[in-house]
Amino acid sequence: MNRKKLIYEDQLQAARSFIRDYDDFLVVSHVSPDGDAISSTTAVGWMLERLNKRYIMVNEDRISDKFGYLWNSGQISRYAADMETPAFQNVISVDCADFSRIGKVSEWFGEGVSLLNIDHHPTNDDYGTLQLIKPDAAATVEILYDLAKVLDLEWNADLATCIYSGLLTDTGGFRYSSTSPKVMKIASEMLGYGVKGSDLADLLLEKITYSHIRLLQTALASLSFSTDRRIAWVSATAEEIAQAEASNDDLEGLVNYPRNIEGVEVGILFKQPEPGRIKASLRSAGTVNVAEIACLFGGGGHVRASGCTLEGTLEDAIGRVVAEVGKALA
Ligand SMILES: [Mn+2]
Repeated sequence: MNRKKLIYEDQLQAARSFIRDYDDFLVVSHVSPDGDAISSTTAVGWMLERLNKRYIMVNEDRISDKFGYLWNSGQISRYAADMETPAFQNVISVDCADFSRIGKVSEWFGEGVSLLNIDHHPTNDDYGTLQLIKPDAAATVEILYDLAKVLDLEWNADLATCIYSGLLTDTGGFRYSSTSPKVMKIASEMLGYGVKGSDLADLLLEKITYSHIRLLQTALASLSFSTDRRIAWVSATAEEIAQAEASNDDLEGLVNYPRNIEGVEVGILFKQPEPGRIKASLRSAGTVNVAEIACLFGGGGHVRASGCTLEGTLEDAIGRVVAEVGKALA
C-alpha cells in the first residue's frame, strides 16, 4: 500500500469533512449483522439525520426483531436484487473488516464511489477511499462516539442507546479484555443521557429464544467427556435442530457449555446441518491450538476458536476429532 496512512485524529477530521461536505449517503454494515453492526448503522443514520442529510440504511440480511428499540432500525432496508435504487456515490460502511463483508449491497455502489470505511477489526484491510479505523476500539460504536464528538452534535438518548448497545454486545456485557477504561467512561456518559442499561442487558444478553433452550436441553443430554475430562463435547443432530426449529443463532453459544467446565481444555460442538455432514466447532480454554486441529480436517480459524466440516456419521466425526484433540493434549 503506498497511500500514506493518516493518524486517527486526521482520519476523524477527514471523515467529518466527508460527511459535512457531501449528501445522499448509503449506510451499510456486514452480512449477518450483530449488535455492533446494527447499532453502528443506526448511529450513523442518526448523525446524518441531525445534519439534514439524505441517506438510506441497508443490510443484506434481516435485522433481528430484538433490535427494534434502536432509533429508526425499522428503516434499515433489506437488500433485494430487483430493488430500483440509484447508484450511490457516497457510502459509509461500518464494522466491516473487508469489502466482501458488505455482501451484495455493494451492487448498489456507483462507479468511482467514495467509500468511508469505519471499523475496529485489527484485520481491516484498509479498503475504501477514506478510512476511520481504530483497531484497539472495543466496538465500531466506540469510534462513532468520537465521530459524533467531532461533528459537534447535540446528544440525546436515541444516539446514546445506539452507542451503548454496540459496546454492550461487542464486549459480551463489559466482560471481554477489550473493556477498556474508555469503554466504561463512554458507557457511563451514555447512562447519563438516559440509556436503560439493565433493560438492554436483559434484552440483549439474558433473553434466550424458546428454540435455543430446547436445543440446549438436548445438547446437554449429549454432554460427554474424555476419560481424563480434559475434552468435553455436545452434539446437535439434524433431527434435534429441526425439532427445536432452531436457526444458526440458536446454535450460537452452545459450544461454551463444554468449554467452560472446570478442568476442560477443549470444548467441542458437533452439529449435523444435514445427515452425512458434521460441523465441529472447537474452543480451547487452555494451551491447545485448535486451529491446527481444524486444519487436519480441512477447516481453520483461530488458536482458541476454530471449525471444520467432516463427512460421515456423527459417531465417526466425534471419534476422529476427539482422537486428534487427545493427541494434541498428550
Ligand atoms: Mn464490532
